[in-house]
Amino acid sequence: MANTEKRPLELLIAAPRGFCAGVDRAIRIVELAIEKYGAPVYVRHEIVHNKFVVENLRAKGAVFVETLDHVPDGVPVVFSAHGVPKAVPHKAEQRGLSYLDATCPLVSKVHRQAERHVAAGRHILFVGHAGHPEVVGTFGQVPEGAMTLVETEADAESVVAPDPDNLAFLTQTTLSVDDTAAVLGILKRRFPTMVAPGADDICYATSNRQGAVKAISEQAELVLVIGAPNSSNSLRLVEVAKRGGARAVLIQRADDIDFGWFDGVTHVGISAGASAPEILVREVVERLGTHFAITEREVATVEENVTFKLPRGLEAA
Ligand code: 0CN
Ligand code: SF4
Repeated sequence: MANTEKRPLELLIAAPRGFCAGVDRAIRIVELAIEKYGAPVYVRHEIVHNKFVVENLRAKGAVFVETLDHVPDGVPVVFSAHGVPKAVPHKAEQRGLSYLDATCPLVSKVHRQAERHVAAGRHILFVGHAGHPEVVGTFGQVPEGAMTLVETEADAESVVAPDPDNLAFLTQTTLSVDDTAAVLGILKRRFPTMVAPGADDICYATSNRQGAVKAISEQAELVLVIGAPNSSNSLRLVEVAKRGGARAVLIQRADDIDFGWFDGVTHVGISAGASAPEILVREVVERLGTHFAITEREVATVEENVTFKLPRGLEAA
């Protein structure tokens, strides 16, 4: 019996982790749209960046497409949590499509700030990652040329502003808190008159999940982050864990676990990105339990109680 005995492994489970209020709302919008209009309901882009969520909704009657061109006439379409350029609802209106906007209210807030800066004649420096749908959506709120992307500290040092005394900055919601502070530090030094909102636009869920991962990475040799490779906030959690001194890997679900990772490991941290459902966390914990004598300890850094209202017309569905 002795050599088949499982070796102990302590799991430090980050809290908060997983679904945020914006993801919860976006998924709910798709579900309610299917209830209200019947299947199929089209969704432009993955509603949130998680395959498991997308597959579940697909099974209920959602059809995921990347552009409105793939939405047939007469069928409702939902815009993803990451937001869309203004041209997208305009086009939907031109085609007479009914649409539901599942853009997270915290992303919409950045959109409105962008509009306000442009109306006030300011050029915007936008801190974010090129090509990410949220960045594409936010750039699409303002006329071409009104916003310049700053991705790195090097970009912040070299960016050329059209009118350096008439600037404002905005950021993507899912950035690294520490990296963004460094980038903004450079921008503020170079452009001291730049209009700055109270803080960056990194959302509560992003910063809280990073704070919790920082705490577990100080106590664990290995951190598993459950999330998708195209999920910005999940990728940032892996970076934070590495900076905290742990080895860290992004996994989509339990099947991705390589038991070779655990040699010499006694403490494993676990977290999940804002788009990763708790069921995948439980699946990972259970899988680890098949190999190790696990004990679970939740490491809670803050409590969250944010919820967002559903769009009008859906609450009653
Ligand atoms: O993973 P997500 O769908 O999106 P990103 O982290 O890539 O932006 O999580 C929801 C976040 C939003 C908006
Ligand atoms: Fe909204 Fe933040 Fe969640 Fe994105 S991660 S959906 S911005 S609350």
